[in-house]
Amino acid sequence: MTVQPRAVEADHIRTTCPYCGVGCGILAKVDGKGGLTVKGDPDHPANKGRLCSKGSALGETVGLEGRLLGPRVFGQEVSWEDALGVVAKRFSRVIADHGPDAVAFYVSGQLLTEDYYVANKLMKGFIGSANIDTNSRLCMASSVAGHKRAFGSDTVPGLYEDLELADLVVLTGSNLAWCHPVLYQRIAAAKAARPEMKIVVVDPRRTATCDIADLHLAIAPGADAALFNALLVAIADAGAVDLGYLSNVAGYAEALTAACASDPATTGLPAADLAEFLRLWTSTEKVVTVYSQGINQSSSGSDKVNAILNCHLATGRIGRPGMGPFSVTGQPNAMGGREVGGLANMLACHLDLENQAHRDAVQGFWASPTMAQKPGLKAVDMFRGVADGTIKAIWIIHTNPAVTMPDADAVAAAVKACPFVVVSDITAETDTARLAHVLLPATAWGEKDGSVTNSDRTISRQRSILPRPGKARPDWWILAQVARRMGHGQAFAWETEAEIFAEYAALSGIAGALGGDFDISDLASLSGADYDALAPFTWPQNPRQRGGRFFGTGRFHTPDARARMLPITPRAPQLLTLEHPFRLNTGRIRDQWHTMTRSGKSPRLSQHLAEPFVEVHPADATSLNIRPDDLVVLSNGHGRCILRVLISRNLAPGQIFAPMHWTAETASAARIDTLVPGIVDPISGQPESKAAAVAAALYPAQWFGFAVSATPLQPQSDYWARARVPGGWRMELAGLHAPEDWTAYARALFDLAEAEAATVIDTKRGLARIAFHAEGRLLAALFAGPEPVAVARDHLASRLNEPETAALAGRPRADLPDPGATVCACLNVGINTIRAAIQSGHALTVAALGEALGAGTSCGSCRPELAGLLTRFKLPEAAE
Ligand SMILES: Nc1nc2c(c(=O)[nH]1)N[C@H]1C(S)=C(S)[C@@H](COP(=O)(O)OP(=O)(O)OC[C@H]3O[C@@H](n4cnc5c(=O)[nH]c(N)nc54)[C@H](O)[C@@H]3O)O[C@H]1N2
Ligand SMILES: Nc1nc2c(c(=O)[nH]1)N[C@H]1C(S)=C(S)[C@@H](COP(=O)(O)OP(=O)(O)OC[C@H]3O[C@@H](n4cnc5c(=O)[nH]c(N)nc54)[C@H](O)[C@@H]3O)O[C@H]1N2
Ligand code: SF4
Ligand SMILES: [Mo]
Repeated sequence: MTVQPRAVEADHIRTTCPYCGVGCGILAKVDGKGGLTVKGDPDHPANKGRLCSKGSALGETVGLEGRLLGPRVFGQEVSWEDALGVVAKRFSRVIADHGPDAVAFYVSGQLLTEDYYVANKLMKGFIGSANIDTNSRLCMASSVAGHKRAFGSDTVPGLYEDLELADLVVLTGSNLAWCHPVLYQRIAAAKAARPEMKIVVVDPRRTATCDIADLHLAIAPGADAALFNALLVAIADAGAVDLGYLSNVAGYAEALTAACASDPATTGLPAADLAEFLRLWTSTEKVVTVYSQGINQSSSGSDKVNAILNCHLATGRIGRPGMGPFSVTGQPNAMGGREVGGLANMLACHLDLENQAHRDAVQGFWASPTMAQKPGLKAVDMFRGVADGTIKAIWIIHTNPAVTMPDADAVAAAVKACPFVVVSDITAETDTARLAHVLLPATAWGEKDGSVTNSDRTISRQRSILPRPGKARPDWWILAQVARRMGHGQAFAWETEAEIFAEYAALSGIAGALGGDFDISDLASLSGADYDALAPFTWPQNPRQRGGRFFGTGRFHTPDARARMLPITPRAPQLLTLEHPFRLNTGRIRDQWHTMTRSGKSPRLSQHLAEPFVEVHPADATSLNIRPDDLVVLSNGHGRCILRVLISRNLAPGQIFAPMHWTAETASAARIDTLVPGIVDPISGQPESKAAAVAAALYPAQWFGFAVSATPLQPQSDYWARARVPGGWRMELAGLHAPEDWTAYARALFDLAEAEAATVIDTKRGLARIAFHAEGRLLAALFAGPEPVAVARDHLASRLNEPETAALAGRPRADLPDPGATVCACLNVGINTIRAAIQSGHALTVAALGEALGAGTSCGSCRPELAGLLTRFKLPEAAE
């Protein structure tokens, strides 16, 4: 075990970023104003000092605005004693009346390992049901299933440094530049140092990640299994099979036969591009195939994963420096959740719920009275169980399923109708929290202690820096208190996170003795002080193995210790129909995290893309009669959304893309999962979040508006979407019927009955500009008209709370520059500033822009966009 001081110079506490699975180390310092300053930890192996835009903005998200600060039962604030008593009593009663399978926990890959361990122990070992599942079902389940089928265990074999050591990195179904930015920067830096290193991106969409790609394969949605089957055939044809390694692998012949039968044409790729990919992969020994949600979130996700693993097994390119398949995890503790048995079909420490010996071992260790004997309900089925009344009490912890589950309207309706719903969250008002009978306030990142595991099996400490606000308590504490009140005092008697971690490490020793790979038993007797000083380390960590890679020598966790190659027959996603002719792809944007309860608090992060949107190809826009900046209605039998159009050539005609981040809190109709059906992979139960069939049409808005306000707005129109700006809010508006009295509308929107108004209203043309002032300062402004409003949005927002006379001009005075929409969120550099620098001729490379403006020099996440702007704005060469 390695230790390091928890604090470094000048009171910087070492902790870990709470966002993505890269798991960057952070140095955080209290700023004395209720916030934090953060910087990258140069000693952390994942990031070596780097941070992305989200990590850098963490200090802006720890304020108490919107926080849930006390327990609430049926809307009334109560004591912890009362709240815990109600939860314990109601759960115990349902279990007594209807059996253990009538209750469920729906938890999260963002829980700390200690929280996760306690939730899992309570449900599987003491309630005696396995009805605990996690949002990782929507995220990593297909990867888990694929690993278990191939390796006999859910083991990610490689390390981050393999991405730098590889000669070919294939990124499939991963927008690494936006979703794992620091890993992307590590690869970009490796390629800059070794330009001969090749990068291939496989994604139906052209993304920011393609910026460093030598080849972008715009694959047909869902066709990855056909691509990797074609690769397996090419491996055989090129003589690239590693016959020695194959003695550790079963199923090669069957896998190859199936691969030969599948049709590479279904990938939709140009023959030359496909051939180039096959040539690169077969001829490069050091190859890493990185994959993420474009693979996992599919009705054939497990098969896609095994099609990838087949290629690495056939060539023996696994578990050695610079090679291997690499499933990147999404949430900060998605990997920890897999280790601790968060899924309904797993036990702690990679042990199997369906294996009698494993069940017995865990039951013995826990001295548990009643052990779950069969897998519980997976997420989609769990909420179906809630809907049909088989689940009568559910506890939702650290996740927002009313927004992020497929068929989100049906999920919200089921939760609403459930007789007893408990939600543990840090945010008072979320779409899910609003449905709870009991709301329990958790401590947030920065206030709590525990550990997380990142994508390359590195376990790091999150440490508390800020005091616990109000009555907020750690998630593990809340769970353990309820367990005690359900009669399990002895098994849930921990006083500290360190005690939980030590118990978990001890159990992993038993798992190790049963042949498991997740064994960190070196830490089984760690003390509180050891835990406090625990330095990041990579598992395993036991007398047999400390860190390193797996499977290089080909010993697997199957009964005969051989890996399995699987015969894969590709399956296409749900068919499109005449009625629903568009393929809806969904995913993430650079500066927001999921349902924005934390990242949405940061004005800096909210500026990059401030409104829910749908990317549509120009040909489709033309045929739908949609112009730039129009609104589009997406619909199918499940739901309906209204989104701003972004006309772009990043996708092929017939495909559209919309982000997953907007909720009923932030927009009128942009919960994208209302459109995603609950179609799941038959093996993993993971939903197909990236291939819904939808109809698209112009939203026939009669008026459009844009507003800024120093106080929260009271939205009252068919379409609205809001975001933070420094000192207030901004909002886009639209509707089918224009208000008759614009001033009255604006007063209601801003809740400003009395304030002094300046108005410019042209009734004939339907134009209105209204600004409200108090003591000469701008309080709020509304611009509206029959066309999408052209106003310098960031400029207007920057005038809020400022001495103001000319807000109604809508743009800066001629002598003041308008920086335009933010491109670099870290240094706050706008698009107009960048354009001016490019067109001045003095900054013609990304590096020069960095030197001139600072843009792109902090986290680097905007560098792909800077490169795009350089191409867009460079003046044509002067004619000779
Ligand atoms: N900024 C930001 N970063 C995040 C998160 C966030 O909310 N915001 N969330 C974190 C979490 S939990 C996760 S799981 C990760 C997800 O990280 P990623 O998986 O990289 O992100 P996504 O945008 O969901 O999807 C990745 C890509 O899959 C592509 N895709 C869709 N269908 C297919 C297909 O059939 N085949 C292939 N090959 N590609 C396809 C999409 O076009 C998209 O570009 O991000 C993590 N990081
Ligand atoms: N269409 C579509 N849907 C998707 C996806 C997609 O790509 N497309 N991706 C899926 C994936 S990969 C994922 S991971 C999920 C993510 O989806 P969710 O997990 O539902 O989204 P979050 O916004 O991260 O929800 C976290 C909640 O926990 C709260 N919280 C924050 N900190 C704490 C804490 O310390 N304790 C507690 N108790 N609560 C806290 C937050 O306020 C928030 O309400 O979405 C899935 N849904
Ligand atoms: S890449 Fe960004 S979001 Fe991910 S862990 Fe690092 S700083 Fe956090
Ligand atoms: Mo995820």
